[in-house]
Amino acid sequence: MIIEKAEVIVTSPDRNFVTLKLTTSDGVTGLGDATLNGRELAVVAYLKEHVVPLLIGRDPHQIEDTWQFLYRISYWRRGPVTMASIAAVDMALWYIKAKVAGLPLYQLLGGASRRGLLAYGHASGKELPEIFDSINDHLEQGFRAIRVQSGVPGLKAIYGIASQSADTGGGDARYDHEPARRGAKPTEEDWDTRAYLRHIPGVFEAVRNEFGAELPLLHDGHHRMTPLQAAKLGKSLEPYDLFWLEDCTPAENQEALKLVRQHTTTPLAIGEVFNTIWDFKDIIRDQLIDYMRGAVTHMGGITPLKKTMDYASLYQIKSGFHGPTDISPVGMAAQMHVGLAIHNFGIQEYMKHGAKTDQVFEQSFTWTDGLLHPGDNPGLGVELNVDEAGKYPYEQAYLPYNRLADGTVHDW
Ligand code: KDG
Ligand code: MG
Repeated sequence: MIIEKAEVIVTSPDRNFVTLKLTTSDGVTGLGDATLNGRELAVVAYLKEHVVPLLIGRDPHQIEDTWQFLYRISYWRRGPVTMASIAAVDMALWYIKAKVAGLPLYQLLGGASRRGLLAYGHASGKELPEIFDSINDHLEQGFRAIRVQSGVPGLKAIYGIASQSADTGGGDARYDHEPARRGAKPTEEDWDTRAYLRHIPGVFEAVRNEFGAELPLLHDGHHRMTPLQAAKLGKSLEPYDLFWLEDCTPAENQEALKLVRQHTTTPLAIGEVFNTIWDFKDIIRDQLIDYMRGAVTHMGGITPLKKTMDYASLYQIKSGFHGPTDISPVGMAAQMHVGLAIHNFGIQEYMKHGAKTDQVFEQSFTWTDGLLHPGDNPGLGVELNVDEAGKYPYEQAYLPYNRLADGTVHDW
């Protein structure tokens, strides 16, 4: 059996997705997610021009060898475009192997270690009544863990806060924030870290008072703080017992986390913008994080995700794979299979895709009692409806950016 055909499919049902579809000489197909939010067409070009020609004629069963081949022969290692491309190939090959074996992928990764995956949803609001409303909505949808993002007095638009006017592409904007807005220019938002630090502890105090001690609460700092500011926030959130504080400082400087660690016991989650196992090497070895936030789509696929988690298990570090809507149903399925199989699963981020996306990507996964399960179809459990996909051509969309009051560009 050889890889006979490799197609790159771009579709934009509720938002843009890039999918690689491999077909073998025996007619077996496999899908891989290559979506890089806001830079989708760069990955399309990388795949079409530089990867697809190398795949034709290869043995689809040689997953490790293909991964190493694509990683090493480019010479220019790492980077989100390269790694999303390799990820798509890796996912599609695991998909084919599992289909040929007649098993859901998690069985090839060691079998299920749990009944399902605890998943958290995104609640947000400008002020407390909206936040409570959004948390209640998520609880009604079955979520048993909730990320809380809040508006800050004096700031107009902030990442993570749903607004009625946002073009989210899917779902109710009020409950489901989607940062990548369609349009030829990115949206400008505003930011003030001191105002944020003054406001957020009171929000979590109010949420704890309203919803009790049991509910796991998470918060995303989205790379906007300095190490000292992050330490201060972590410390001030300790009474509210967060499940995690995510991306408290810019991800490029991992050394910064040492300072944060010295000052707070609030658990830290990092890694959604990391591209490889190498990016996680030092923060895992130095035990600077509690949860690993890599996404199967952005760090080279199932093969390195599983290796990273096995390494993390030596340090009691758990998974918290990145799962916003820009991870396609194919990527979500792939990381659900990994999460089900590994021992050190922590939690899965789960932003529901829109109705049109669910028609393009037919999925076998289930959502019961706050637990996700990828289903038991052979392979990944997602099929791409090519006719549906064809109805939605690519639309330019950008992530937003931030400016401080004096006009300085800031991390968003
Ligand atoms: O593409 C970027 C978004 O997916 C990201 O901003 C979402 O921070 C995010 C999260 O935690 O899901
Ligand atoms: Mg995040």
